[in-house]
Amino acid sequence: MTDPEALDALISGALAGSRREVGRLLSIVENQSEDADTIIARFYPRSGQTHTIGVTGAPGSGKSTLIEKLALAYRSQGQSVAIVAVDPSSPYTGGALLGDRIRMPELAGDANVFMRSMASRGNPGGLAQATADLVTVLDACGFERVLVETVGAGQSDVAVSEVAHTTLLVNMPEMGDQIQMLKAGILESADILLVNKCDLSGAQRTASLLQALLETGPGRSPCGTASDWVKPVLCTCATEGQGIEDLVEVIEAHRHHIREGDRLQEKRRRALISYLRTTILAAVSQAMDDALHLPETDTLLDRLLRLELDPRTAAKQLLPELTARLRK
Ligand SMILES: Nc1nc2c(ncn2[C@@H]2O[C@H](COP(=O)(O)OP(=O)(O)O)[C@@H](O)[C@H]2O)c(=O)[nH]1
Ligand SMILES: [Mg+2]
Repeated sequence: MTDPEALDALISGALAGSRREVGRLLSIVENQSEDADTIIARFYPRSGQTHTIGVTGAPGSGKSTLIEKLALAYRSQGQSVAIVAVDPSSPYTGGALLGDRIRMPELAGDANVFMRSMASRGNPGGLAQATADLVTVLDACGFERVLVETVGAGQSDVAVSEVAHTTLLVNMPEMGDQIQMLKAGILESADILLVNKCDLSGAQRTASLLQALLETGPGRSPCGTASDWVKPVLCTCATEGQGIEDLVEVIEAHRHHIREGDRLQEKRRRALISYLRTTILAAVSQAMDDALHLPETDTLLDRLLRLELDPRTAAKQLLPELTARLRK
């Protein structure tokens, strides 16, 4: 544990806008140490202002390139931007801290852009929790737009739409078969569909296919969940910055849309259920790992090996230990 005064200094520094302090706090939060509880308790009450944009899609579809262009567009509007990559293959860095991995030269020197790659970790619940926690901290630190990149299309353990206000699904031309196979949940959770790399042939066909899926297939909005938002299909060429202006406008339209009536409140409630679930899961998972390394577990394992005990009975015998750890 960090000494409380040092932690206080870090928190004040971050809230006052120091990027270095923000970076250090994010590392603490990401590692889920005890200090993370203190940090979240201090930052959560200050959150709720930012607009979080999730960018999901298959690897190589152009998510990072799009995010860079979006970030530049927001910067030209004078907004501060934070970028979080849950996709471990997209190495964003905190600029000054890890200069060798900078992928976004146009943004790297800009003090109003904060970039962060999350370490991938074995525990998917932990990753989801850490993502939500990171967004909470960045939100409280005053970033007006938080862009979150994840590996999408069913490969990610993180449902980015659960932390994002607006979710973009990035496709590319000639993904015909893959698009047919898009899991229902992915189309449903996206608010805006993109066909990136529209400089390549087949973009129009892919866009039509997506449109058809939206109208007839699994992409239809379920009843009662902000279903009056008509999901647009946009074509972009991220490398050339083509279509970015339209994209920014459509994101803005969605931002306004969810702010009408009770929609934002409902969205936040759903997001908070998922935040609670991932937070509890991470705690249970940690307690379980601890319980599995106790000497008593060894005795159980020996009995399992000798076929004197079955795994379900053994698991039940470990449960009291698990709950005791959770109560601590
Ligand atoms: N032709 C073309 N290539 C693109 C476009 N957008 C991105 N790329 C390229 O596609 C590759 C993957 O892009 P990247 O942004 O890293 O994709 P990610 O894995 O989804 O983050 C890179 O070589 C990009 O330069 C585009 O609009 N057109
Ligand atoms: Mg990427």
